Amino acid sequence: MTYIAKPRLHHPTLETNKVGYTRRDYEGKISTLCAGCGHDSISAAIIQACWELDIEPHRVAKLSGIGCSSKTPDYFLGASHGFNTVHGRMPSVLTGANLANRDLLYLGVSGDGDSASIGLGQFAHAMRRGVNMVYIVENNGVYGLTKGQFSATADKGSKSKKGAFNADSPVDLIGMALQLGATYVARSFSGDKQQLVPLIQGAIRHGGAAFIDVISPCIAFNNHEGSTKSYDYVREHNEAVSRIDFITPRQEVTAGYAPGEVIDVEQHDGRILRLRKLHSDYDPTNRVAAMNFVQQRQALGEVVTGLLYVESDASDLHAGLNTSARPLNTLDHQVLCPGKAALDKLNASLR
Ligand SMILES: Cc1ncc(C[n+]2csc(CCOP(=O)(O)OP(=O)(O)O)c2C)c(N)n1
Ligand code: SF4
Ligand SMILES: [Mg+2]
Repeated sequence: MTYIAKPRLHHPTLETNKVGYTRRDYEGKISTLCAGCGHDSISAAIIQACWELDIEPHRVAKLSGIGCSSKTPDYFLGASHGFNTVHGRMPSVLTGANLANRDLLYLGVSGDGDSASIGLGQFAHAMRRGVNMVYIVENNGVYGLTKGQFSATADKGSKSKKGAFNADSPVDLIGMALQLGATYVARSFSGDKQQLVPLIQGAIRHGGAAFIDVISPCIAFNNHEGSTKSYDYVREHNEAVSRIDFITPRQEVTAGYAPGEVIDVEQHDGRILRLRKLHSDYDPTNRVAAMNFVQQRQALGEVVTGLLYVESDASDLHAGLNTSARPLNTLDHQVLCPGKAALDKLNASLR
């Protein structure tokens, strides 16, 4: 499908936002992901969030690693800056870009393999440094792109499509983000746009390290009985892992529910995913309480979603390092390279 280009023409009556763009202007190329993949819903939520917030696309830098999830920046914000980095290395490239130009809005998109397996160290340091960014993990519990191996977020005891049990304890990215000092921490579900769009908008507006863990079902490799991150069970394709072209497109499961409620979302295969929205009296400004709440509910088999923690007066890496207020590419050569005498003076001060 990559050869099919989206038509450039827009209908003249399409609604525009305050900066004069239609929703179409926030789209990217046609997705090449499996029809029904949760990741596509997250792309749609990002498009919606940016359009509604009247963000100028050229003010956004979107960065990703490697994986189906990391391919998605090609499918949204086609007029923004983009950098598809190496597997697990998105956070360090984003950190460098952010330090060079604090005026852009940084959107890091990653997968559970990208961030919790190979990139765990990078994830951790971006959180503890308070890089001003929106960091989204599209969490399906598997390495979708390489055909469904368990990722580090797969729950202990969960079963792979081929029947193997995962004997390892899961990495809890929410727990880590909270423990490491992220100042905006949320979890959502790709099938719940009503919840996800405002969570992304809140993260965009946040002035520090914002992390959103989005449970995003992989319909090709993690949609079977025994999986804790499944929605859809494609019966006719369950043995043919390399024939993903033949997956039957199904409508994604969506959930709309009131705050405070626990709801069971029935999957296409009849299994249930239990979701809990936060209580209306939940205090999202108490880091330790948030950690306890998530752990306690997780032990009961529930997936807690919503805004879990926020620090409204958060500061970021630039504040900690006292860096230049202006993007480096706006400084003249003399300021950037003050010469040997200045370097000698600096070196002497460090001896
Ligand atoms: C250094 C390196 N190691 C391994 C790979 C192979 N590889 C590509 S994507 C991927 C896992 C992707 O999983 P995840 O980040 O969860 O994304 P998903 O496809 O599930 O969205 C792996 C292991 C690679 N590309 N580079
Ligand atoms: S393999 Fe899984 S994660 Fe990758 S596009 Fe298909 S459904 Fe999505
Ligand atoms: Mg994955």
